[in-house]
Amino acid sequence: MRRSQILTLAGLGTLAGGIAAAVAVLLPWLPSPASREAGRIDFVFWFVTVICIVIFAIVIAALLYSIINFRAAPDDDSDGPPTHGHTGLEIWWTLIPTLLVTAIGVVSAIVLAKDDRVGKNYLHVNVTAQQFAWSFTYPSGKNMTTGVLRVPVNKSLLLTFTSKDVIHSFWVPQWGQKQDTVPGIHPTLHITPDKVGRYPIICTELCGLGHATMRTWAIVMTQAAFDKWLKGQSAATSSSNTAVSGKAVFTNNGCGACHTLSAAGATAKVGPDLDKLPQWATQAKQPLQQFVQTSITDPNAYVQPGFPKNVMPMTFKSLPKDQLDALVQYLIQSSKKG
Ligand code: HEC
Ligand SMILES: [Cu+2]
Repeated sequence: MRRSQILTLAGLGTLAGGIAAAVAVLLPWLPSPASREAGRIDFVFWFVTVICIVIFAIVIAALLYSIINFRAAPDDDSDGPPTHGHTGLEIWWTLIPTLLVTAIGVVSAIVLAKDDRVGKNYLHVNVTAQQFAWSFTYPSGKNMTTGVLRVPVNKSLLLTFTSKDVIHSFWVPQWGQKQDTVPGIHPTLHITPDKVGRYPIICTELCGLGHATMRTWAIVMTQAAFDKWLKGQSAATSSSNTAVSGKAVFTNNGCGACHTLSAAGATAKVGPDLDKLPQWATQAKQPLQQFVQTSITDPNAYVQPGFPKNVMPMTFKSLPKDQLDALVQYLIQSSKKG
């Protein structure tokens, strides 16, 4: 009787443990890592998780065994027999956890040290966060700025963060690390992307009304493709010192993250469709040029019905005059074509 009980119990325990382990290991809870750092962080995570699963299983098994086997009979009011501990057991259950916790500490320290090691040959990008858009400036590309982060694969990437207003947080799930951007200080983050592809960049710190729209992309390219892109882009930016390109201003400031504009290949729908600007100006009963300019420098002056207030960034009034003029002209011309 007792023996068969124990066997049933062991069977049930193994079944439950097997199901729990399968749910933990087989379901893709974590995105597959796309940076060397994320790969190492994943390793630490599973190292700790497997240790926890084993310890938990042993503790629960001992608990259930004791509950069944040493249960007092309903009519048994006597005190239990006096016990004085078990020195052998106590040594083991102190030694084993000490070793495991030390191992976890050592593995984590090694991973942290490796993840922080930037090396000599790295790409530096300045990341600016503002309500509610990201922008990326390349010191090695004549300080050219873009709204989408492009980086070469298998090369150290050092990001330095600046916030123009409140605390935001930079997160690419497949890269495995988050970094808060705190106004007044300039934290850095080291990443070595190791898979070509397109990954979401997400603001993961509630930063205001448009927080959910504060998203863009990280595009990891081959080194050759990246070099070609950087050369082309920075040439376009520097020639714009003489004749500022409105299209460059549009892309560099992340307008395409929220608006549709066919001429710039933008298709977002957080804000009004900028292909229809003449129509919106008529609706607002304002001359087109004035409407477009004020909408950019003072977004709350006129808020189009059906769209949220306080979502469009308030910071574009600080755009240099030549850039603002070029942007306004570009929008007017593109929307008239569209
Ligand atoms: C975080 C999202 C976001 C970003 C980034 C953004 N906008 Fe907007 N924009 C909006 C929203 C939402 C509105 C509608 C509410 C309003 O008028 O403030 C809007 C309104 C406008 C309007 C007025 C259109 C109308 O019909 O009322 C113009 C013009 C405009 N944006 C241009 C731009 C330009 C140019 C940029 C880049 C320099 C930009 N926006 C960046 C969200 C954004
Ligand atoms: Cu944010």
